[in-house]
Amino acid sequence: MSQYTEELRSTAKAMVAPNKGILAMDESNRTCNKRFQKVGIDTTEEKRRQYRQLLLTTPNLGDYISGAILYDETIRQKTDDGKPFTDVMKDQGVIIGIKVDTGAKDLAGHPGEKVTEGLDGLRDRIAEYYQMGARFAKWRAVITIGDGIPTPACLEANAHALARYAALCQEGGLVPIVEPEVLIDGDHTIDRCHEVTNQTLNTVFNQLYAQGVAFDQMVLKPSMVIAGKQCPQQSTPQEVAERTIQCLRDNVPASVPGIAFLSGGQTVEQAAQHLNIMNSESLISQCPWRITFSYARAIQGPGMEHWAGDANNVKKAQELIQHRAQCNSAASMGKYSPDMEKQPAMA
Ligand code: 5MM
Repeated sequence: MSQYTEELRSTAKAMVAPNKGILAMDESNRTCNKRFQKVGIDTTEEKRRQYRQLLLTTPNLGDYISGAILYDETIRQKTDDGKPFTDVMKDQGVIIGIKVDTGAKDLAGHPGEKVTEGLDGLRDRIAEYYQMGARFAKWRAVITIGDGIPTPACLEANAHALARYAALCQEGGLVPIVEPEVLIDGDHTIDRCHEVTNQTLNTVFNQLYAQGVAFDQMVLKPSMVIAGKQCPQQSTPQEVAERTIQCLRDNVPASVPGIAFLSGGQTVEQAAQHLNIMNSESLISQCPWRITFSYARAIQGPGMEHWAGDANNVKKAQELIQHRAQCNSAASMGKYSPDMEKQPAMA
């Protein structure tokens, strides 16, 4: 037991509370700018601030969102009238999260593979973020499926880094979100994705155990088991849900309080539908953990596109953000139906 054990347990539980999921808005400047460019928004710090303000001031956000993951630039920003974003989140009842990795870099000697960096100085950064009000953190490892990859070297390097990050977070009072993403890009089958996700989760939990990470004080953020985007044989939603649950049951300890998926480039409807089926009685009854979302694109997509950098569009963009949060909240309880897509109304 450390001074933080009870706090970590209760934060982890709150992050995956019923009806709620996590809003990932931790795009690095590079990724955020890439998304802005696609819809014609200026790639400036001020535009990023306005956009993150739009997200965090969405009315009733805390009804559907338990916590939001910020980027280092964002956690230091304020609203137009000078209120720190961290105070806006506290008022909304949204737990403050922070991305602490510094990105996926080429893995030496392993063409086509990445390893996520950011361990240097991490203990001090965690202490600063805790002081600023953060109560959880996130680190994303990227696993690519291709000819002869992923290699065991890539899986082990990424899992080892994830485990060292998670141990440091728990030491410093932040609940670690452990995010091993198996990319959806490629023409691989669902069988191949299942095999790689199995290897990945197995390696990650072995490393977490080896580093002494407490499973009841973390949240897992995996990708779903799904055919590659370019695979001619696309998976059915039922298949995705069943394979994903099987893979999780084979690898994730029961003491982990919750699993919060990334959307990984699925459409907004697919991301809601897959989550919904996983929460249907026949599947969720086999699971010891809560199953919810930690989506970025599948919550933000339509709202960002509508905003397009124009202050006149903020209200409607917030309706769209709230609507996606509402759909995914329903899906996390097995209560989503495609009919909900017709009713984007601000609660
Ligand atoms: C996989 O990306 C994470 C979840 O987002 P999606 O639901 O859109 O797949 C997301 O949190 C990601 O880690 C952040 O956008 C940060 O990405 P970068 O590449 O900027 O570190």
